[in-house]
Amino acid sequence: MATQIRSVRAIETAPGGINLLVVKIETNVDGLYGLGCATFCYRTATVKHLIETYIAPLLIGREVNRISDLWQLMHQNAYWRSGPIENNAISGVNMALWDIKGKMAGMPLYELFGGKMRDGIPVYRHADGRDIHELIEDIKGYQSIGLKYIRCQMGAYGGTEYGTACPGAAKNANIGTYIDSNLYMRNTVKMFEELRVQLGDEIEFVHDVHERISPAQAREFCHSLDPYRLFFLEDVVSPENVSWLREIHNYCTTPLSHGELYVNTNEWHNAVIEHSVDYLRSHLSDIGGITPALRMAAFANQFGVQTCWHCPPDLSPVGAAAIIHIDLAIPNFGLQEWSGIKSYQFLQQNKTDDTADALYEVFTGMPEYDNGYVYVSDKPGLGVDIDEKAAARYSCDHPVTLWTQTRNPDGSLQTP
Ligand code: GCO
Ligand code: MG
Repeated sequence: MATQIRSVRAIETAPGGINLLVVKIETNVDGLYGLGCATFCYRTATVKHLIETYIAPLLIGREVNRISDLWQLMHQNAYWRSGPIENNAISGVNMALWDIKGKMAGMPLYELFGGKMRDGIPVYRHADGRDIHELIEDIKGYQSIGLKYIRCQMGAYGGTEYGTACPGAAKNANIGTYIDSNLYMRNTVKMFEELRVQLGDEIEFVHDVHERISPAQAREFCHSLDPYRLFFLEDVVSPENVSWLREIHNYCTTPLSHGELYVNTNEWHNAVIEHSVDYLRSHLSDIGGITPALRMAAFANQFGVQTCWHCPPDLSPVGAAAIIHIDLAIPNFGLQEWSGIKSYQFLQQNKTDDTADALYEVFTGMPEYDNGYVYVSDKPGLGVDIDEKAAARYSCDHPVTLWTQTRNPDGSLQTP
C-alpha cells in the first residue's frame, strides 16, 4: 500500500520571541512524519488557518511520494496564486514531504539533490553598531569565531525608533519609523571608507540597503561604493522596481543581491536572464519551499547567477536546514546568510541567554557552525526535529507590525 498523508498540522511557536510556523505531516506508516517551514512571522496565524482549513483537507489520503504533483496541486488550487500567505503554506507541506522522502530513502536531503558539491557552507553574520567603533568591535568579534564574510550596518536599516520624532520631519507628520535616505547613504559610504582603512582589504563585506532608497538614488549609491569592493550590496531596489536593476547593474561594479521579498517567479526571471542580479536572495518559504528553490537555482545556474538564500531570525531551524541541504548540492552556491536571534552557530558558541536555551529546547538537529562554515547532520531527511510540548510553551503573539511603518521626513510612506 502506498505511503499516504494522514494528517497535516501547523505548529506555531516563538522560542526566540519571533513567531515561527512549522508544518508536521504524519503518514499511515507509524513513526514516519516530516517537518516543513511555513514561517511568515508577521502572519503566522493566517498561514496556520489556511493550512488547517484549506490545505489539509486537499491533501489527506494522497501519496507522500508525489512531491512535485502536490506542489502544483496546492499552487493552483485556489486559482489565484503566488503570494506570501499561500506560498508559506505550500512551503511547509513541500519541505515536510521532502523530509519524509529522505527518511524513506534513508538519506540526508543533499544526497537526493545530487550529493555534496562542497563540504561546508561559508556564511556571513550581521555586525552592527551605533558608531564605527562599536561596529568594528562587533566585526572583530565575528572574525574571532572564524567569519570571513560580514554584513555591516550602522543602526540596523537606519531610521528612528518607531514613534520617536524625526529631526526635520514635516509638521504633524504621521507616527512611524523615519529614515532620511540621503543621510543614510552619506553615512554608509563614510562607514565603508573607514572600515577599509581600519580593517584592510582581506575581509569580505556585504551590506543590506533594504530597499530604503529610490531607484535613482540606488544608481548613484551603488557606484559610490565601488571603491570599497563589497562582496555584494543587497536589495538596492524593491521588487516593484526590479526593472531598474539592469541600469544600476551596468552603472556600477558592486555585485548586487536581490530577492528576499520575491513571491512570484516573474519577479526574478528577467533579472537572471539579463544578469542584472548577481545573487538571488529568496526566502525559501516565501517562494513555496524546496521544489521552487531547486528550480530557481537551476535556472539561475544557466546564466551564471549564484545563490545567497535569505536566512534571518524569522525562519525556523527546519527552513534553515533545508537551505543548507540545497547549498551543499547546487553548483551555483554563492554565500549563505546566517543571521538572527543569537542564531544557531552563535548559540553553539555562546549559549548565554534563555533565547539560546529555548531554541534548543524546541528544535534538535539544527545545522551547526564551525569556524566560518555551517554543516548539517547526516540524518535522513532534513535532520531536524521539534518537541511539540516544548513548542507549546512558547506561544506566539500577533501584534501590529511597527517597524515596517517606515516614512520619509515629509511624512510619506516608504517601502521598509
Ligand atoms: C536580511 C533581511 C531581514 C529582514 C527580516 C524581516 O537580510 O536578513 O533583510 O533582516 O528585515 O527578515 O522580517
Ligand atoms: Mg535583507
